Amino acid sequence: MELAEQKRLYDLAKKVRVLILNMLTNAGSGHTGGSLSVVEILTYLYYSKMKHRPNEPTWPERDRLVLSKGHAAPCLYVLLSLNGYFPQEELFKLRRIDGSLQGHPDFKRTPGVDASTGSLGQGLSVANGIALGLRLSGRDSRVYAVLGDGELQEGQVWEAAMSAAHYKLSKVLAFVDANGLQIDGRVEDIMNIEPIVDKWRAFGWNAQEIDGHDFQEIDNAVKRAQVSDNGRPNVIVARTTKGKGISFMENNVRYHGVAPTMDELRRAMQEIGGEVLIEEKN
Ligand SMILES: Cc1ncc(C[n+]2csc(CCOP(=O)(O)OP(=O)(O)O)c2C)c(N)n1
Repeated sequence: MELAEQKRLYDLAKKVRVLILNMLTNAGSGHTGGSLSVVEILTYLYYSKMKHRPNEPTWPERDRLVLSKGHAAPCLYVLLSLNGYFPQEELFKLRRIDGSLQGHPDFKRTPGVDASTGSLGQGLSVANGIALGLRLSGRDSRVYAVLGDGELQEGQVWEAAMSAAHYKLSKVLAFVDANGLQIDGRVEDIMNIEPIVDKWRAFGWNAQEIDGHDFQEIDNAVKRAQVSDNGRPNVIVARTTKGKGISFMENNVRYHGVAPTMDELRRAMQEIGGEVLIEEKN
């Protein structure tokens, strides 16, 4: 990847973080840590990889994305709005009952969302179904699925892993956002899922392990996945940091499902050189 492209993506990732933190503070609730850990993966997909048309969200030839860890919706919404699926003002109506941006992705309400998610464990099955449908209709689109590492504790993930291999769904590319934390502690302590890479390989997948905040590594891994045309589905285990980018949120499980206060937003913006975009909250 050219240096200029890397710089463009890092600048975008910063912008994405600024908007995530502002929109969450404005909403007063939502999932901060896991939205920040997945920023580079989703920024890369929406800006550098996926075939999609923001002015035609249901374009049949588009690549699909299933955000299986649906609680990271704020990151997805920011990328959809920056790409032009809907105006940026919508971001500041997050989690309102009458708004289009619910706490978890809803494909009936939000342009650009391909699958409703939030109930963990189900997204890879949905991605498989989409991939089988695309195969039947003779389309060449790819299906990306993004899972959490805590989410891998759900048995359904492994049923889906088996069926993707069985049906040779080589158009499916899954990312595991392996930030090491789940809702209330370390994945390792609650229900260890390591060795993750070996498990995927044993289930018949091509598996790679990368630094999930490094665009060059993400790009190399995705390109390798797309040329490894051995009929197997691909997974990229992306080692990430929950709360990435904001010192007091990094690796801090307290920020799993809590929005920043106004004061925390100010401190965060100071740290990353971003702007507070919302009015003072009472
Ligand atoms: C089936 C199901 N059980 C419980 C939850 C509540 N929940 C939301 S996020 C979360 C933790 C997920 O951990 P992980 O997949 O590691 O996500 P990340 O750390 O990336 O936010 C849980 C248990 C849920 N959304 N769905």
